[in-house]
Amino acid sequence: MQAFDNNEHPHRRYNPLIGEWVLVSPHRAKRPWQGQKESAGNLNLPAYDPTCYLCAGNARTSGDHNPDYKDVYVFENDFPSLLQEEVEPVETSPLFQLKPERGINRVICFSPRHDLTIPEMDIDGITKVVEAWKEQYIDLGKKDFINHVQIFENKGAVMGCSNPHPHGQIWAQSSLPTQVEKTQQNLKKYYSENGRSLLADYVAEELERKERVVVENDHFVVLVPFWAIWPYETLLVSKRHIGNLTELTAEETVAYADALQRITVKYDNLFETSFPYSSGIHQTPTDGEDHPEWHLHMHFYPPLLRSATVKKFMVGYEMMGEAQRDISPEKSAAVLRELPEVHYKQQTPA
Ligand code: H2U
Repeated sequence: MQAFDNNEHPHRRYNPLIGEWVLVSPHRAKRPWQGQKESAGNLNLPAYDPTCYLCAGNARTSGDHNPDYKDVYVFENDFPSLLQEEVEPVETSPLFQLKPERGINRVICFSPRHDLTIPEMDIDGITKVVEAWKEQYIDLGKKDFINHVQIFENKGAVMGCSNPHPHGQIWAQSSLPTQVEKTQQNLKKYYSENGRSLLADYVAEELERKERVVVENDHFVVLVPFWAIWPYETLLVSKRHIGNLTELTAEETVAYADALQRITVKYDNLFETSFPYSSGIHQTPTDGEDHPEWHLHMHFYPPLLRSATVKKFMVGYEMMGEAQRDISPEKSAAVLRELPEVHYKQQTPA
């Protein structure tokens, strides 16, 4: 029998955060592609767009005007997916379960500059974004009907982002959403069995092994998780076991911004394009309970596979069976690690 090789042989890996398996088919990355191609999205954007509903001073569809903001600006989403009003609970039965849900949706503009995204912003600007996330988590989390605050960003048209102006969203709600609930159950189980954070143990081992680590500073590490699904998926984790953004010191806040900038610059450099992804922060629920099991982390799920125009589709087998990936996480990590940390638009030709 042949010896097992990570980069050649199909295998399954376990994601201990959500308790699911992923099928890895590393040999398959060589197959030809005659399917759909995305637009490379290399837009030449102005610093200010008079038709953009997120630019400073402009009108939104609601008729409200954005102020002349200078760094970060947060507003209530004019088309919220959740509403604050309380409604009567409804009668349900086991096969027809339904629960009214309350919440608040906000939009967060990262910068007044229409033409910048996180990888092109300076550390000061990115630090202000992290601080704003922290303030929003506190402000929304302290409301008694808000038990979870989901901060996320959809970047790029291919990820469903409606506007290139740098922005993210916040959906705060009464229930724990499914992915968070699953993660919480697994973190809790590990913590009660071992008395330690699952992610602290995982990161310590990854830092020893090094093969999946992409970016590291004094307080954060960004790695391609052993169980990654998306081709260039990464996980940004605090080295210290902290549950949420409010526990970050001033130095750690800047270190978070540094890690964010470095991974997103590498992403843009990968295919010399504004690299699309969905990212989101997972942290302690705001339900007033103690959650020693939680460990602050951020997921990056980018759809691109082999170029700026070919994306990975999660269809067929993935929908019916389980998640599947083509290149090994180790190979993706090596590719990302080798990329420069100077944005390709700022690089001077050798
Ligand atoms: P996305 O690009 O990720 O879809 O986020 C843009 C959000 O901005 C979206 O949720 C909101 C949309 O509802 N929006 C407003 O709140 N006001 C507007 O004038 C346009 C868009």
